[in-house]
Amino acid sequence: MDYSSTENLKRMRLLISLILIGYILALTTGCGGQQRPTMPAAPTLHERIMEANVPDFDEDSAYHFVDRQVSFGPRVPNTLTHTACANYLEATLGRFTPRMVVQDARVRAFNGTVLNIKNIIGSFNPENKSRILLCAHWDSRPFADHDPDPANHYKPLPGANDGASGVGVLLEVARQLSIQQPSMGIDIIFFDAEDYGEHQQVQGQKDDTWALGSQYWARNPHLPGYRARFGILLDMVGAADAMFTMEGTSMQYAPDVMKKVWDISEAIGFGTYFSRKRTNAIIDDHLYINQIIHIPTIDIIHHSTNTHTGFFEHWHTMLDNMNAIDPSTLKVVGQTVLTVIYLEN
Ligand code: AHN
Ligand code: ZN
Repeated sequence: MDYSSTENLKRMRLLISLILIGYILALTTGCGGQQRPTMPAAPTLHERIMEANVPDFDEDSAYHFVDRQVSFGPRVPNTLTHTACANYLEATLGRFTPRMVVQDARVRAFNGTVLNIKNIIGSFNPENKSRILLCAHWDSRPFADHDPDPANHYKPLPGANDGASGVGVLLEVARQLSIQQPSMGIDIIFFDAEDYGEHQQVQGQKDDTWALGSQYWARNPHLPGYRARFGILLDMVGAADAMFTMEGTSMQYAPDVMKKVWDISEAIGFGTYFSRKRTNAIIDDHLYINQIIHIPTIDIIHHSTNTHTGFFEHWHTMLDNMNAIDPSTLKVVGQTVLTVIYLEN
């Protein structure tokens, strides 16, 4: 009698415990009559792009910004036309943001010439710690050392695609940023003296003769302790039927950024311009941004399979003029960069 009542009590306790556990499980997992609440599926890239309300990049406006730079004449450091264009770029970027810094510096070129250079920097949402760096070089090369005519090998070239195209795209990006504020902080840098590298006839004798402006900035950023989540460099982004490949330096230092940008360009319908083919590493401004200040930075740069240099047809020739610029290519690159900016948060 005694024995069996203790046993009943134990059974009762067990039963109550089981019911309680079942009840708690039902509450916490949402089963038992009700439909299990399903996690909303992560939005696809297309859905995120639709929701982001990305502004429309105006390629005619970008083309105008390229044309204005080229109209000054060659932008070779230590020349009057270089100074005139610097003033134009500072005033024009300054129309789209009041936060301007112009870095004045002296750097030594491969041939010993001391170059007076200006890195021109405009910032958007300066208080935001989450930043994207966008850059291009604004100087043009002093020597057309790849021109078919040797008489031009020491003449300065127009630099419409090689220089002005990237800056033109970024000026139009800046104009869009001034109309519709993005959630990220953005810094746009126009680097000087990218293209004063060793002449073809002496090439390979000295290291680090290219990208002198970005080397200077990476060692002396415009703000102490400057950081950005990632960087995008634009170089030669205006020629008709350009192809942008997965360039080696970008893939070495910033493969995730590369994938993000290429995926976005494909999603907005520009996959034919952005090839997944991997190509040789290039020395350009992004190399020093990666190596010196350690901001993962890619180069969107035209790669050609038809030329022995791997660069576009008129690279470092007198024919790198406005005829080499196609607004459709400016659009492809500009719309991709804008989409990257407005998707990031
Ligand atoms: C070299 O030829 C080593 N680098 C080319 C970088 C460049 C020149 N980009 C534009 N012009
Ligand atoms: Zn060049």
